Amino acid sequence: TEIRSKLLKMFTEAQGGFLSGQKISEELGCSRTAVWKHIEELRNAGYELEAIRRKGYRITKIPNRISSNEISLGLKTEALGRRIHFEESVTSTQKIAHQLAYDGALEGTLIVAEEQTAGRGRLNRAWHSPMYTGVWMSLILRPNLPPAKAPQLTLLTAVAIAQAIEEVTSLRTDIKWPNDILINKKKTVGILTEMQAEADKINSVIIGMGINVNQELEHFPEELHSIATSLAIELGKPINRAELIQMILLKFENLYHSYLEHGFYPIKLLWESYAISIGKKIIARTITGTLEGTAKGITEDGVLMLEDDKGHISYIHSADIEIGKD
Ligand code: BTX
Repeated sequence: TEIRSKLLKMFTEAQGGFLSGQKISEELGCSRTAVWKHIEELRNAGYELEAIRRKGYRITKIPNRISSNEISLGLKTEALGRRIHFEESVTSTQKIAHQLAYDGALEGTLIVAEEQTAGRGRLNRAWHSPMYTGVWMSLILRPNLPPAKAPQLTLLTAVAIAQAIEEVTSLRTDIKWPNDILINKKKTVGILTEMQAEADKINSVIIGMGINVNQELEHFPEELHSIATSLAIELGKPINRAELIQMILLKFENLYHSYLEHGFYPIKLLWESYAISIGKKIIARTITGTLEGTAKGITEDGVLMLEDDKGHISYIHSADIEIGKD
């Protein structure tokens, strides 16, 4: 795989032009027969290459896959995503992240998979994560904060992803408290924040991000057709997932530094600028019951304030929100 990434780097530098077999064998320090073998391996990995006598090889189609190499090249962050665990297929990137965090993985460690066979949402719900289409990843953070602050990181994550999506696609996104990112009212992103903590101290926060990127409608199971969408569906063309991941990490790191330095308030302002539920009539389904009223905003801690028709305010820490007809 080291040879493969060297080879891919050479092709990237050739910018779509031909690389002669001679040049490749010199740079890789291997025989012409070995070059041919490495080219075959690229083909097996989904690359399409043209081979012309006397000219050499040229990549004509890059597979719609991601590699940790592709994410690392051009990554502009200091710490986030500097260590990547990349897997083709996993049950859940959260599960792997928990194990790595427990074993002492550093802040910024990122787990990315092409497919999840048991992707998780909140309350043990399933998150549909088909092969080669989305961004399914978990980020390990080790903030020096009390556990009660962890929900703020969910809101910070939502802002980071919304900013990155807008930067890469120019699509306008809305955030629905606490953790959904919607485009044209349909769910495009889910965020799952989990942690390992002691009574007064966070050991690690594991932020799971599921982003529907290149799915077409038929990739989604029937029951999601009316509630889910992908960036490609909304934009009308596929998106480079590695680039999106890089942008999310960059936006995340900027917000995270600001958060650790200045607290939640600047994040709260940004979050509110994306929030669609605020000021609207909503129905909040919590584990203990259903509440109806007007969403007044979020507190300093990121808790949702809901005012009922008698003017009484409830503070909601966790719920599913349905937005009423204005
Ligand atoms: P949630 O509980 O808010 O949303 C789960 C609900 O969303 C499901 O019950 C279903 O109705 C709907 N849903 C399922 N899959 C999709 C999808 N692909 N697109 C839109 N709607 C869907 C949201 O939980 C948190 C999801 C986090 C997913 C990431 S992926 C990487 C990491 N690993 C992992 O196992 N989970 C996280």
